[in-house]
Amino acid sequence: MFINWQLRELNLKIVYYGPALSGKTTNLEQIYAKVNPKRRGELVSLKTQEDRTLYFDFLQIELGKISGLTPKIHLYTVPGQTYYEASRKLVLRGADGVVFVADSARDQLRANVVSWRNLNSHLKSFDLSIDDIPVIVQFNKRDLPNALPTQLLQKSLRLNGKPTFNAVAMDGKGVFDTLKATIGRVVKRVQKEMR
Ligand SMILES: Nc1nc2c(ncn2[C@@H]2O[C@H](COP(=O)(O)OP(=O)(O)O)[C@@H](O)[C@H]2O)c(=O)[nH]1
Ligand SMILES: [Mg+2]
Repeated sequence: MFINWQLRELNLKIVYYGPALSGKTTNLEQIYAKVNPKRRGELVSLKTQEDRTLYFDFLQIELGKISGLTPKIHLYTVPGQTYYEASRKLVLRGADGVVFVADSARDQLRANVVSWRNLNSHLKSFDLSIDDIPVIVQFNKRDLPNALPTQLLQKSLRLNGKPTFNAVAMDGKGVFDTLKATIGRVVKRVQKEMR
């Protein structure tokens, strides 16, 4: 969180985390396509041709005023590939909230678990736990005919009651439900801290 008192802006950072190809960039593309252009910046993607995310994607959206401040939400994605450890940590630093995009594909159970553990250990390295900041879990690719049962995902990730949303990000389904819930929790937490 960063408040620019001169511009009366409340800057918040939300990071889309998860295994490679789970649909993080697709979430941002859908948000970009549907938010009024007056209320968003450009979608900035740093990527190469051979894999879709080299470093991160970035999108800024603006909301109506909260306590006299204009919230600017900065959305980032992390690269999912295991070898981008340092990039992931850098992008995650300072996050006010996290959307964990899980891949419902049959063969991605282990990749989800590894990425979830990875998120936990990075937060730990910032002296945070998964319960200290809002973490919302999105079960994406629910359209796949052999999608992993959500109960199995819940159990494997040991979510213990963390809020979850089903999504088909490709079709925009569940994308805004996830975002709204995340922003709602982030703003609530920030308001509590400002009091
Ligand atoms: N079947 C299916 N595919 C999806 C869905 N969302 C994204 N994808 C596809 O999954 C692939 C990886 O998506 P991308 O957003 O680049 O993943 P990222 O690596 O997490 O950023 C792309 O081919 C997307 O079109 C979905 O809801 N269902
Ligand atoms: Mg990506």
